Amino acid sequence: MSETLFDKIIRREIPADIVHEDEHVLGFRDINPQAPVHVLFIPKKPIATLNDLEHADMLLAGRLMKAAADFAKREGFDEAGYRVVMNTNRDGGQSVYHIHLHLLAGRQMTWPPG
Ligand code: DGP
Repeated sequence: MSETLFDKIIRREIPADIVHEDEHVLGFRDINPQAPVHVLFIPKKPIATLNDLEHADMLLAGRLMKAAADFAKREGFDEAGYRVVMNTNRDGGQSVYHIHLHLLAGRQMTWPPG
């Protein structure tokens, strides 16, 4: 797959407000926040969309969720709650083709989402 700006964030070529990093996952604040807390958790391995996730990536997908849940606990909004979203392709509203888990928190979410 072709490079996205998230690869540049991983390599620190574009600045980002990084809140989490481990061997496999990077978490950083979204540049266009849709809630008081809006963090993106991405795998360091580039995978374009959820459709491209392979069996061997299953643990990696879980790592994104675990990093988000650990961040919620660390920041103290785990009990109040939050939402995680992975937009996929055109109808899902995906704009960056390197999978990312949106973590949104700090306000009441509505359903259905827009
Ligand atoms: P999506 O639309 O689901 O593909 O989400 C992509 C998100 O990426 C969007 O909410 C805005 C965010 N984003 C785009 N460019 C940058 C950037 O350069 N820095 C940061 N921190 N976030 C970005």
